[in-house]
Amino acid sequence: MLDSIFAAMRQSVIDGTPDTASELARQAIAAGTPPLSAINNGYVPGMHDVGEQFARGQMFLPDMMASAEAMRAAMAVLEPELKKQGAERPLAGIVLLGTTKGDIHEIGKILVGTLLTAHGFLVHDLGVDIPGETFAAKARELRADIVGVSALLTTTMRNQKGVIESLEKAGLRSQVKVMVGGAPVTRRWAEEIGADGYAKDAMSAVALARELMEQKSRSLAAEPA
Ligand code: HCB
Repeated sequence: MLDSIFAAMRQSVIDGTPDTASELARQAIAAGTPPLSAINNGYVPGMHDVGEQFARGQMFLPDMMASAEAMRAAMAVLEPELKKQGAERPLAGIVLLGTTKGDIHEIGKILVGTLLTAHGFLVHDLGVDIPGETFAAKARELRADIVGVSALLTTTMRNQKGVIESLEKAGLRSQVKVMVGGAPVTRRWAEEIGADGYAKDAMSAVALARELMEQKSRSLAAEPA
């Protein structure tokens, strides 16, 4: 039964049908299906199929845009359910999120922000196509603990390094942890550019953010009084 709902969710993303995608999300909530399970087992696999079909030339840009609309419609139903859990938790940390300059992919970043919120983090999402300097200025204003930088294109990955350089230039690097993610990003790349961590998906981003907060409090405790 669940498998057939997940298959229908996946198909709604492939077909790019927002009404069906959101209706299936509502049905899943009514049936008590955990929202994260619907996202991870239904909608996200649909996005992966779309990416593969696009790469093989079997889908085109307008199809990919319609699929993104379907995914966003489902998330609009599921996000409030996920976020409800965060309201009852103590503040876990302040996270600033954004997609790098030149890149307009946002679905994965929004999902990361939703799960961080659900786990008690205060999240500020800068949006897409964000220059390094804007990350640094907002990190200072918010006194962010963590900056999360998303990049989905091999051509925009290098701008993650630019964000780290902007934080260094602003004198903020020792106070702000940086985590990176996005489909082409790897742990190795994160190490190469001097990020503090890499997360392959939204749940790993929550675990990483918690670990980075622990690292921050350990280094604060070690500072001379
Ligand atoms: Co886009 N696109 N796209 N696209 N797109 C990709 C990314 C390709 C891989 C498709 C392909 O060729 N197979 C490809 C990139 C190739 C490459 O560089 N290696 C590609 C291309 C080429 C392009 C254009 C250049 C196409 C064109 O114009 N000819 C163009 C670029 C526009 C631009 O950014 N300047 C483009 C445009 C689009 C849209 C607008 C149609 C649409 C985005 C809509 C939107 O976001 N509002 C789109 C989409 C939807 C995709 C695919 C199909 C899905 C992306 C997605 O939402 N995945 C994608 C194929 C793919 O990635 N497999 C394809 C689902 C989410 C949940 O996964 O990986 O984004 P995620 O996020 C995860 C994870 O990475 C991690 O957690 C998230 C949640 O689990 N994470 C973080 C992400 N960020 C993190 C930050 C952290 O700090 C920590 C963890």
